Amino acid sequence: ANGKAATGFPDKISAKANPEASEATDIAGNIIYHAKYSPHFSPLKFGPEQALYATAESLRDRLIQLWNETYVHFNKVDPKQTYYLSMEYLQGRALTNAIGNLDLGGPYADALRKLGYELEEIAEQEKDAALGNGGLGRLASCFLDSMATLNLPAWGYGLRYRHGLFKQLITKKGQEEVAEDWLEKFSPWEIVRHDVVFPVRFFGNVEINPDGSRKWVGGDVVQALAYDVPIPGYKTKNTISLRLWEAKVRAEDLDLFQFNEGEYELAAQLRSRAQQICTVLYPGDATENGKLLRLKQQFFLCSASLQDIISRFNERSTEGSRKWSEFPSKVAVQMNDTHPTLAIPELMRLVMDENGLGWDEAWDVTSRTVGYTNHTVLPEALEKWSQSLMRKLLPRHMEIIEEIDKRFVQTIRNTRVDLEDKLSTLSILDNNPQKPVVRMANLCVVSSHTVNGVAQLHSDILKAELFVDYVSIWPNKFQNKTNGITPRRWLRFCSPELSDIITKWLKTDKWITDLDLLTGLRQFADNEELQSEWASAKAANKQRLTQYIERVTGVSIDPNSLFDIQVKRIHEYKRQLMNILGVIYRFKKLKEMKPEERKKTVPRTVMIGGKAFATYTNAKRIVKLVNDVGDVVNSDPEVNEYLKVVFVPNYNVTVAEILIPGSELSQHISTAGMEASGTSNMKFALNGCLIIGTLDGANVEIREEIGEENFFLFGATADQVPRLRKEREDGLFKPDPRFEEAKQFAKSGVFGSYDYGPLLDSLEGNTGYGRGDYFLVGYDFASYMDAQAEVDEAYKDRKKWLMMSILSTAGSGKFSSDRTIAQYAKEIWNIEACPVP
Ligand code: HBZ
Repeated sequence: ANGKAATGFPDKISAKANPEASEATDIAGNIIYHAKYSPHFSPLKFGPEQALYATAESLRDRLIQLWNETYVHFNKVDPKQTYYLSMEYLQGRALTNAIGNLDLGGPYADALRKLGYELEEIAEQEKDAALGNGGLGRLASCFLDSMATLNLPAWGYGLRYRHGLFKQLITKKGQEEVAEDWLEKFSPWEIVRHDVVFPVRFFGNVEINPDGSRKWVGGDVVQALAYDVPIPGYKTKNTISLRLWEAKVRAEDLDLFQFNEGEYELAAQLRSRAQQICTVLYPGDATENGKLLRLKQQFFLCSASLQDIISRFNERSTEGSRKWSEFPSKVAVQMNDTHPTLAIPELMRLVMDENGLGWDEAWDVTSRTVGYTNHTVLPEALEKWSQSLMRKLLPRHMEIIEEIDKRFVQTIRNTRVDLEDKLSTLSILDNNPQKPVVRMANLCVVSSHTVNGVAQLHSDILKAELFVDYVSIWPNKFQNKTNGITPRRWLRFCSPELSDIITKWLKTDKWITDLDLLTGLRQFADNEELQSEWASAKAANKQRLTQYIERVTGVSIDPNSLFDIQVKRIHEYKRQLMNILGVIYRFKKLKEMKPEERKKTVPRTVMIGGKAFATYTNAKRIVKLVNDVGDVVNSDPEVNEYLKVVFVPNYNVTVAEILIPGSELSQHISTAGMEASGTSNMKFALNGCLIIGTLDGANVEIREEIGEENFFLFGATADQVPRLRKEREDGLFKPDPRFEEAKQFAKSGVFGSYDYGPLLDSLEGNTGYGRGDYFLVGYDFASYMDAQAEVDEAYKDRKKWLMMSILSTAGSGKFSSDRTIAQYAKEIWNIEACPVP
C-alpha cells in the first residue's frame, strides 16, 4: 500500500538532506533521509515509530538553523537577556507544537501522507517530556512559548532528569507508581553541547587567602554538560533555548589504580554520585526524603546556569570581559519559586571569590539581577533547609547566607526599631536550637529586587500576611503577575475545530497572538449559526474524549451527557474529596428516585484525574475512593444511564490536551486562599468550558472577565476562612444534612470493603477523632451542592449553555501567557523584543 517497497520505505520518494524544505515532496525526502542516514533503528523498516523520529529530526534541522540565527542575532545586538531558572518544565509532546509554530501543518501532513501515514497517528507515538510535577512546571513551559513568540531575549535553564514524573497505574490497590522513561530510546529534540561544560563543586571547605579573601576548595567536583532544546516561537524566526544540565565526570575522575585492583565500585564512586544528581525529578510536596540529593540538584542547576550566564556576558563584550556594574543591565535572573534560591549566594560567591569584587559591589550586582516568584502560601510548602546540611554541602554559601542575614538584621535594628520583635520571623536564619534552618523564601525576599505572586488574590495575601512586614520595609518590591497559558498549545493546536470557527467569526487568526481579540465573539454569543457550529465542534471533541476514555479505562460513556471534569494534582486543599462526596450524594438520590423521575435529570459523566504524591496517604485514599465509586456507579443498571464516574489514569500534558477541549464543566473548588492561581481553570475557560468554583486564585479574575452570570460560584471567601476554621474545629458549626448523608453512605460499605473511615474522619469538626476539617469541606458542601443544582438547570437550556460557553472563550483573552510575559518583561526584567530580521 502507498507505494511502499519491501523495506517498508515508500519507493517513490528518494532520500535527500534538505533542512530548508517547505514543499511536501522535499519534506518527505528529508524525512526519508533521516530514517536512512541518521538511523536509530534497523534501516530496513519504516513503521510509525521510525516515522516519528525521522519527522522530528527533519524539524530539528530547521530548528537548529533558526536557533543559530537567533543566537547570532542576540550576540550582535547584545540586549539585556532574561534567564528563567526552574527546577521543573512540563513540556509534554513537541511535534505538533513545532509543526504548528513553524506554520508547516499542511506541508508536513502532505509529506507524511506521501509516506503512508497520517500526521496525527505519528504525533501520538511521541512520549511526554514530563520534567515537572504540576502547575509550576507547566507554567514554565507556557512561559518559554511566549518568550519565543514575543521575540524576547530570554532562555530557560533546567535539569535533564533521566526519569520525569512517575507514571500512574490504577490497580485494585489504587494508585501505583512506575518509573517514567522518556529517554528510553532518545529524545529527537535535544542537542548535546559537548562544548558547554562547567565544573560544579560539592562539600569541601573554605580557605582564607593571605589578603582575607576566601576560596572554596576540595570536595567533589562534577561536570555540568548542556543539552539544548530549541523552543520555536509562533510564526517568527526567533527560536530560544531550554538549556538542560546533565551531570558527568571526567575520564580522570575514574580511579584506574583502584579499578586495576579490582575495586570497581570504589573506583567509580564519584561517577555514581554524579549520576544520581539527574536521575529523577524530585517529587513536589515531599517531606523528609532525599534532602541532600535535592539540595545538590538545586545547587547544580544554579551553579551551572550562572557560570554559563557569566561566560556569555563576557563573551558578548568586544573586549572579552566587561565591568561587573553592567551585569544587571545585561542580565535578569528569575527564580521559579524558591527552588533555585542558591543562585543568590552562588552569584555572590562567583563575583567575590572568583572575580575579586568586594561585598558591597557583589550585593549590588546580585540584588539588582534576581527576581523571585512565589507560588504558594501553604506553610508546609515553604522551603526550609537544615543549616548543618547546608554547611556540609555548601560551606562557602552558608557563610554568605549568614553574612546576608547579619547585615539585614543589623539594618533593621538600626533603622526600624518598630520591627525589632518581628526579627525572629523576618530573619533568614531560624536559629531555633532544636532545628536551625535557612528560610529560603526570606532569603529570596531580602535579596531580590522584585517579588511577585501569581494571581491578584494571591499577591494580595502575600502582602497582607506572609510578607507583611517586608512590605513595610520595601513597599515597592512586591508585584502581581497573574499567570497565563499559551493559546497555541491550549486552543489552536489541541482544538483545531474550535479554532477554525473562531477564526471564521473574527475574520482573522490574529487572536492566536493577540488573545484579547476573542472579545469580538461576544457580539455573536447568541447567534444561532455560531452556536450550532460551536456545538458541533464541542461534540466532535467530546466524541474524541469518549473514545479515549473507552480505550484507557474500558468504561463507555455517553457523549450526550454533561462532561464534568476535575484534573490536577490530588491534594486535600484542592478538595477532590468534596467532588466525589457530591457524586456519592447524587448517586444515592438517583437510586432513591422512581424511573420516571430519573428520566428528568441531566445525565452526567464525572471525570477526575491527577497524581497523588507517593507517600501522601489521604491523597491516595481519595484516588482509591474515586475508583471504587466508579466501579459501583458504572455497573449499576438503574443509574448508569444518568451518572458515570471515571478516574482518568496518568493525567499529564497529553491527556489534558484531549480532556480540556471535550469538557463542558470543570471544577476549581479549592478552599479559598489556598490555590495560588491555578492555570487549568484558564485552559478550560478558553475552550468554552464553564467553571464551578470558589473565589480562589485566578478564579476571581476569570469570573471578572467572563462575567459573574457565566460562572457557578459557591463557598466561603478567603477572609472568612480563619474564623470558619476555628468554629469548625471547636465543633460550633452544624453541617448541612446532605453532607452527613453523603459521608454516612460512603462509610456504609456500598463502595467496597476498603476502610474509608480515616479519610472521612478528616472531615469531622472537633468530635474527638476528627482533625477539624481544615479544608472546610463541611462548611462549603451546602453551597457547592446548590451550585451543582444550578449547573443542571442551566444545562437543560441548550441555547443558554452555548451562549455561556462562547462567553467563556470570549472573556479568556487576559489569560494568555503572552500578556503575563509581556508584563514580566516590562515591569520586572526591563527587557525588550529582539526579533531576528
Ligand atoms: O503553581 C502551583 C500552584 O499550586 C498553582 O496554584 C499555580 O497556578 C501554579 C503556577 O503558578 N504550584 C506548584 O505546582 N508547585 C509544585 O509543583 C511544587 C513543586 C516542588 C515543590 C513544591 C511545590 O517542592
